[in-house]
Amino acid sequence: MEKSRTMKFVRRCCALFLLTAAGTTHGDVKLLDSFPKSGAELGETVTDVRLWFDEEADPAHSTIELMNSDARIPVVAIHTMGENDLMGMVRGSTPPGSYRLLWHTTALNSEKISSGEIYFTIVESESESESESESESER
Ligand SMILES: [Cu+2]
Repeated sequence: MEKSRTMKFVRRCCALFLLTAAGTTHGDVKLLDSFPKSGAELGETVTDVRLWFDEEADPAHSTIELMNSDARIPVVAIHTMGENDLMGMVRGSTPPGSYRLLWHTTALNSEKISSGEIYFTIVESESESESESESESER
């Protein structure tokens, strides 16, 4: 009696496992591309970030963190643009420096958390201070 119950349980688990495995993925979300790109050197501030994945990511279960040295710059309003992507708005200034972007996400209908990091640099642009004071004096 005890034995057959165990067998039933095992069989049910195997069936579930096979069903899951048939769907090619195991809940791992892989990053395909990003803005800024990993290793990029940008000559301008960043107002939004975007991540492209190999499958549909769930914005409700995703976080994006942006760090400039020890300063954390909020990335808010995470949403998808319908391209297996996540987009977030950078709420704060991004002065020249080294940046680390940390992302956590899950595929739609998955519990498994995938994560990764992107490093990029924002360099001083030669025209930045000039154009800034220009546009300020114009208004
Ligand atoms: Cu968007």
